[in-house]
Amino acid sequence: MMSRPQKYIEVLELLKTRDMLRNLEMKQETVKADVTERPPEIKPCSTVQPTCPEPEVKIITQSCSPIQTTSPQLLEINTNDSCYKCEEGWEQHGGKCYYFSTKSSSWNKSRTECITKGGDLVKIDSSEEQILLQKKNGKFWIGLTDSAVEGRWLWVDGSPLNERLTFWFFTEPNNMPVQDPDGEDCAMMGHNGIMFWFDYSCKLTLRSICEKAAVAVCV
Ligand SMILES: [Ca+2]
Ligand SMILES: [Ca+2]
Repeated sequence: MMSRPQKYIEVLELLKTRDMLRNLEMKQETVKADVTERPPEIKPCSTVQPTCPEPEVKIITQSCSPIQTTSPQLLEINTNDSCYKCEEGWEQHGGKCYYFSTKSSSWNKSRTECITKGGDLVKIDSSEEQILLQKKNGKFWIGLTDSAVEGRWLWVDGSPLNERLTFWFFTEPNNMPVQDPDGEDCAMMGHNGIMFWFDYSCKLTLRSICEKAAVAVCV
């Protein structure tokens, strides 16, 4: 037989257990409610997600494709020699036209002939241009003279010779008065197969190189 206090304790414990069960049931209900409430919150996101990135992708492809197609076209215009044209008898290089005369004349007469053809005697203002022209074999007048002031070399456009960009043969210019007592006041390139520059008497008759701008046809 159980004593009275013992039975009382047992009843109390039963009551406690029942309260705990109730609490647990209540917690389960709130958890259930949370679980059932959340899916509707997720659903709108999952339905929005597939549609949201689409416009971004479209914008990227639309804005990139015109740039990709225009850039190579611009490069072609800048580098393609076929975009420049020269008259018959002239050679086209890098947007310039060059005429290598077959007849020989004095420097002054050669210059007049170049001007008559719409150009002038060549002005060499880059290493690339010198390398290009020295591929020819012969003696050619170029558009450089010190006839106004001895030792002051000027191009035909009036610009002074850049002393850091000259291609004189190592003994030149020497203004030798051998063939002409006035000395040597006109520049030519090509002597015994050496395509560097030499000062010569302007009265000597040589071939010449004329230069003028090419006509751009790709604008
Ligand atoms: Ca001279
Ligand atoms: Ca000389």
